[in-house]
Amino acid sequence: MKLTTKLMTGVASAAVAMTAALPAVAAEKWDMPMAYSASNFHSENGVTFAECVTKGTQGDIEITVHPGGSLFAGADIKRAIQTGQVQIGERLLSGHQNENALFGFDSVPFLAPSFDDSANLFEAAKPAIEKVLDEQNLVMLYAVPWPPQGLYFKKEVNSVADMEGIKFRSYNNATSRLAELTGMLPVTIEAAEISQAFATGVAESMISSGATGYDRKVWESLTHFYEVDAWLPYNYVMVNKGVWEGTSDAHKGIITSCAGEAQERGLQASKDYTQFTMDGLAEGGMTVGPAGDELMSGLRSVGETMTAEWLEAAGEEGKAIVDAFKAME
Ligand code: PCA
Repeated sequence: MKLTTKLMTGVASAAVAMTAALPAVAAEKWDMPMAYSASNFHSENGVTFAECVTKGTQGDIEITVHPGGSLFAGADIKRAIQTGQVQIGERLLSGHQNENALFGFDSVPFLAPSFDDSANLFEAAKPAIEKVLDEQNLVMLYAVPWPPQGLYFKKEVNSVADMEGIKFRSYNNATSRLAELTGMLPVTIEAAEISQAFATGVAESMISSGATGYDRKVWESLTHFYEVDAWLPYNYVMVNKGVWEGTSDAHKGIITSCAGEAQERGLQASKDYTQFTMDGLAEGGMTVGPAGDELMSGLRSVGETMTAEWLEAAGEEGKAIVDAFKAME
């Protein structure tokens, strides 16, 4: 045997030995940015989902959650997943309304103001949303609604006229538009930043769930929460399409089943948190209760304008979503 052949044989057998020592599939690490604080129910749900995947795949896919906008700020999470900077993550669906009006289906005022209605509306919108996401290199894994949206202020408010000139924290196009139509001054701020915004007076009001006000301890700055039940916006978890297509069928099955469980668990948590967090706001010293008739009728008329504007912007596909939803009622 010539020396070179001998050497090559040695290299080959070393390679065989190394392969035998490795697991069948190299473990993958997926980073999962989330915009909301670690203590928020969506984030806690995301951590349980990540553990389910890591455990179910026996560590072949290990998902690490990064809550509170710590890896990417909320507004940057979708792009980070689309471009493959991270594999998976969570974002507020209506946060993309500026890209495509369809994403704002869940923030049309008073269209689907209860958990049951919002579940129907989501089912009606899902095929259209999945199509848009697919074109953007994304696959939706699960989605969970926030509790119904109400209005926060640092004074008593009985009518839309009382809202004139207030600095209003918005989180998507619909909330900015609501502010404009009620004479308020919108400023877009991520939930992770709102405690500071309220403490420094950058914002004095917002529309959100009891859950977000509770998470961010807004009673330190604000005084009133009015139940309005304007809409229930969704958070969704998405994965990069290329990453998803590169995942084995067995692992896809495990992830899909963990996602199904997360969707159910998240919905239940959202329902449970509705009263729990409103009680928490009251314990924190806030006045919590339904909005008065005059305020509600003013908001309903603003809602009509916003509904017409959304239908105009979302075109035929938007109308088809609303028609499909109405057919379910
Ligand atoms: N909390 C999120 C979105 C809706 C909600 O209830 C927020 O305020 O950013």
